[in-house]
Amino acid sequence: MQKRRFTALIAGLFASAALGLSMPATAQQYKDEYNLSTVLGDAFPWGWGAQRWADLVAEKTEGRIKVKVYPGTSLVSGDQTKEFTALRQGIIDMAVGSTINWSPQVRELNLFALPFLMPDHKAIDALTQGRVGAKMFEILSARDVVPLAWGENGFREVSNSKKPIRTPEDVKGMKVRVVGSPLFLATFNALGANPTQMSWADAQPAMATGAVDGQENPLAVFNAAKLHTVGQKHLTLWGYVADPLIFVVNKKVWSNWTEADRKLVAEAAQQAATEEIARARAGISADDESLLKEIEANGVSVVRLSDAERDAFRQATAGVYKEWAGRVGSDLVKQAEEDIAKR
Ligand code: X2X
Repeated sequence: MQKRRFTALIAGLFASAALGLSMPATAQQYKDEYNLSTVLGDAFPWGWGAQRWADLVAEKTEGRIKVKVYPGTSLVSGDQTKEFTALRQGIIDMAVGSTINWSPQVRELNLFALPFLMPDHKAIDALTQGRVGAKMFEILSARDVVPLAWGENGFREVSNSKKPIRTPEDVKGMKVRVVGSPLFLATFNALGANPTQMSWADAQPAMATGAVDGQENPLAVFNAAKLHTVGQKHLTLWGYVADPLIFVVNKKVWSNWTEADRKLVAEAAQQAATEEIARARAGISADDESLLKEIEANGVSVVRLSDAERDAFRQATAGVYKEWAGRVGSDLVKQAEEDIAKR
């Protein structure tokens, strides 16, 4: 009797172990569909990159993981500075987000918005692909997200409806829409402008009605959003800051996937990000100005600053750089400066 009961117990244990093994490694149910948040849609490199990631994930996982892209940060009613919090809370499963929009919650990400830190694309790469980028990923990993790849929105050039901007004097009193971190308010205040913080969704009507005179965004955004149609006739190439994008997955979502699927999602992110960066940089370099030419053909006058002219803006914002370098973390800023100098 005793022996029989023991045998039954052992048989039961084997049965449940076998049941466990027949499930995916994590024994968790996959969602039918995962949501992926972005600010911009697929007419822009940013949204294109997000859709590319979604497509590659479906393809590589043979449909086990289906992803739907939600542009316009619609999962947080368009309030892009709430995206990171929603991602941590699991309201958002995946995102391709700008460092600017997450910097209110992750102060280190303000690094990329220190005025005139990064002179060119190589400088961005020196940070994102080096120890600074690795440190940022470590910081993000401690905040409920799994960062997988760096993408790019781009160098943010200033435009306005009033007049050509060539000197800090020209910006004085100008109503400029800015986004995200208070660092942007500080920079434009230092220039004597009159900055207002608002979401991208609110920015376009504000330009159309003349509630604001100007804005700052990468050329690819300026062109795809057709900002010349909302009065933005003057564009100055000053390259004061650039915002990288980060491809991430919510940590709980990530841990539900099998190891094999995680690897595929990570590979898909890398590939989509590489292709996205190429798009974000297309047509704005010295040997290929096609995008700039398109913007000019739309009646926008483009001001190209000399080094001395750019330096005047750098000097006017040097105090902001110094103050915010302290907030970002002076060690991280020092590493960034060193790696840019070595690029
Ligand atoms: O709102 C903006 O300016 C945009 C689209 O560039 C970002 O989300 C940072």
